[in-house]
Amino acid sequence: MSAERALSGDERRALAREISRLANASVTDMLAAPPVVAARSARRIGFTGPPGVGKSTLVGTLVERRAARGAGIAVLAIDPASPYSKGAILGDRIRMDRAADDPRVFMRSVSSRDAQDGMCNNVADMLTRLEAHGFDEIVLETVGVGQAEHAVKALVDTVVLLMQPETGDAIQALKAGILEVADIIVVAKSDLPGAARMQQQLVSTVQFGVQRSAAWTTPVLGVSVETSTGLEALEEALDAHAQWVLEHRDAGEVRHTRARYRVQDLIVRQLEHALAALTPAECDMPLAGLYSATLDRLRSTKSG
Ligand SMILES: Nc1nc2c(ncn2[C@@H]2O[C@H](COP(=O)(O)OP(=O)(O)OP(=O)(O)O)[C@@H](O)[C@H]2O)c(=O)[nH]1
Ligand SMILES: [Mg+2]
Repeated sequence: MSAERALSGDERRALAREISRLANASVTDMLAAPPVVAARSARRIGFTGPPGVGKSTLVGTLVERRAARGAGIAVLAIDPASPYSKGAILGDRIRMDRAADDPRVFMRSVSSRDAQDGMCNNVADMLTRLEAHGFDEIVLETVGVGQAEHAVKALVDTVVLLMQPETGDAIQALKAGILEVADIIVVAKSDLPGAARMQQQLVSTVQFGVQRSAAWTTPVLGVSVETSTGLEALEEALDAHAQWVLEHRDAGEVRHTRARYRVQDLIVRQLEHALAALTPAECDMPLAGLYSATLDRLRSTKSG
């Protein structure tokens, strides 16, 4: 989407409806849906990290800056709130509101409901749908719940992992192997005490061990939206990583990883239906029998 072309109200509503439709689409719906083809791919950036670390605040600020320079940006925020409580969704809306007022920006919160990996159902298709609309950048915000970081890795080009000083986040992340998923690590709320020390610890951790690739060194940046610190450095790191992706990442491999994630999303959901449909007698069978009964159900169970 070019700088001059802002989203009309009608387009905005149509896109919002399309995202809601995808959020509620069953496995059967998805299998029957016509393919969505994106003429060109958007730059995809994922922001992940523990609840309350400052993801929405940072995304809102960054999006505002980037849109002001003419980029068309879509933000998809995956919300862990149950479908019955709209609280967190409202929270995200308020925090991102200023950016959401920008006519070049499209924002949507979707509930992760029962998706086991902290994503929402059909998230891969939502991203493709946004891509087909022609946005230059797509931002995905997800709460880090261990599995989510790995899912987000499959879906975006650049993963930004946020951590908060003096919370033990760094140790947790290290234990869970989450640091390895990050392309850029942000010590968020760096105006708070302990930020510099945490940044230092993370820099040494990244240097001694978790380095995945010789070509890309994961930067560790202190950022505070409160005091507007570190935002330029973060944008420079995003640009540098975009360049690195262009030069080093194999487009075919990326496509295949995303295709695997997409089908896995459907099969995991179908498996949940299949397991729920097993009879008590089947559950009492020896493992091999139970296994093949489950596979049979996987094929025959209609997903709702
Ligand atoms: N001191 C300080 N507080 C901040 C900063 N950025 C965000 N916060 C505060 O941190 C709280 C959580 O911010 P959010 O942006 O909602 O965090 P989040 O990670 O999106 O939260 P969830 O989506 O609920 O997981 C809010 O009260 C923000 O005002 C910062 O740079 N400094
Ligand atoms: Mg948020």
